[in-house]
Amino acid sequence: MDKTAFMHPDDIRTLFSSAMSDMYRKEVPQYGTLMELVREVNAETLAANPALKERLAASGEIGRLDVERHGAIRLGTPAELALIRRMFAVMGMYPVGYYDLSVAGIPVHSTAFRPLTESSLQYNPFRVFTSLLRLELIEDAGLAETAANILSRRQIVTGKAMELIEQAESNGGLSAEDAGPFVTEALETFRWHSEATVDKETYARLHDAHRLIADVVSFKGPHINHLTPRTLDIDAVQQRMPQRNITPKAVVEGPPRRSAPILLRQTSFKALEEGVLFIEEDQAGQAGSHTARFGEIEQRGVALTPKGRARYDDLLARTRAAVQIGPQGENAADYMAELEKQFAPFPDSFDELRQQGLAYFRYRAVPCKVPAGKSENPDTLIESGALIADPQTYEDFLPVSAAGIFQSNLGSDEQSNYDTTANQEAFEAALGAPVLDPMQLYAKTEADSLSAALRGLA
Ligand code: OOG
Ligand code: NI
Repeated sequence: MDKTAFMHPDDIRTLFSSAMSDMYRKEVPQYGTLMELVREVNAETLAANPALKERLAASGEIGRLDVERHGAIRLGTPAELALIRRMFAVMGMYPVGYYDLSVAGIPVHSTAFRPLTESSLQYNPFRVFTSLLRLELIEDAGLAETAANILSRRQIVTGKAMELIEQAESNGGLSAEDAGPFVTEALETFRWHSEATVDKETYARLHDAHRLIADVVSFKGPHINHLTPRTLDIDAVQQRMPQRNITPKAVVEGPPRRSAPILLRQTSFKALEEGVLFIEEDQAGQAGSHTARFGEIEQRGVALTPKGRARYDDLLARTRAAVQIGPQGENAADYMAELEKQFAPFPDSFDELRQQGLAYFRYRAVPCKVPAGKSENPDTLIESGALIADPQTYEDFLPVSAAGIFQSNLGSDEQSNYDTTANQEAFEAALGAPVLDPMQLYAKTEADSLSAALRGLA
């Protein structure tokens, strides 16, 4: 088949993320309210900030401000993870990063399926934070076996979706005629099913072991558990959520507010209690409820180098050691104050971050500004204006933040710290592929852009 006849994976991803957004707004109306609030705050921020508006317009980002940046799912078995990898590959999303959530007492490990290149990320940034349940971390071996049995009976990808995935793999892509049905079928995997696959008693046992286990094991598939638009002012949205009858989690996760934003700041609204029907032998289903689905917002800053990231991890650990957030969100204000205080010594301008090797940049050349006597030294070239360093946006996730989002939506804002039991090897074996190293992607973009810019100035 002629390759040009294929729909670009970036376009398939756009079809998919927009279908997912429509479905989720119908399933979780409060998410639609959050989106409205985000739109309102973004509009106000742009109106108050003409320079920001100009920058976003110049980079073509204004039109896409409202599209979702990410979603999240939780899978039950290694086979499911391998299948989902193949499904996302059709949409140009690949596994980047390994996140061990067991450090926060959550029995999963995760990756993010995301576009790899800057142009694909620009075109449509949608990615999916994907977790795999670790039954080996459940203490009750009998319950783990029950869970494994239940999971072994479900098929999360429809037959038609499977056919189209195989077709895309063997032909190297999907035509526009096939992409539509593929997206429709793929959506089925992530739909909410209010009928549980277990009886009430089994649900209760799973739930007692860990709420997350009940969420993963008791349903027909890995329902999308949140979507996340981008906000230009996360503190404003956090503060205004209650005015719209939305209950935010206690604190914004990640670094504090900064002049030169770093990494990723996130917050979410608490998961809603939803009606569920449990199966019962010889009688109609028994009504109950389940909480799992929520809405989140994010604000992204510059990607940090390993050196910058080590500083970040250290300052965050100090903050968390100094102030413990309680299950009802107690000490939230003290925590935010401590976070500001701890991060005060961390350089807060892009120039300093670059000069100290703490963050990743992308370089471009302005040949008419080459200084007299030419130079190959990036600092000299930057000073003269011949070389411009733009911050690279952090496109990944943060394990401690992710744990905080999980926690809050499992019913408690309480901070928890456990020993690490990371097992990237087992995760990759399940995935059927290695995960890519996010740091390598940023470093390559930086190095490639610098050599191209220097060539442009030579
Ligand atoms: C995933 C929580 C983590 C994020 O943005 O860090 C997450 C989940 O609750 O399944 O979405
Ligand atoms: Ni999220």
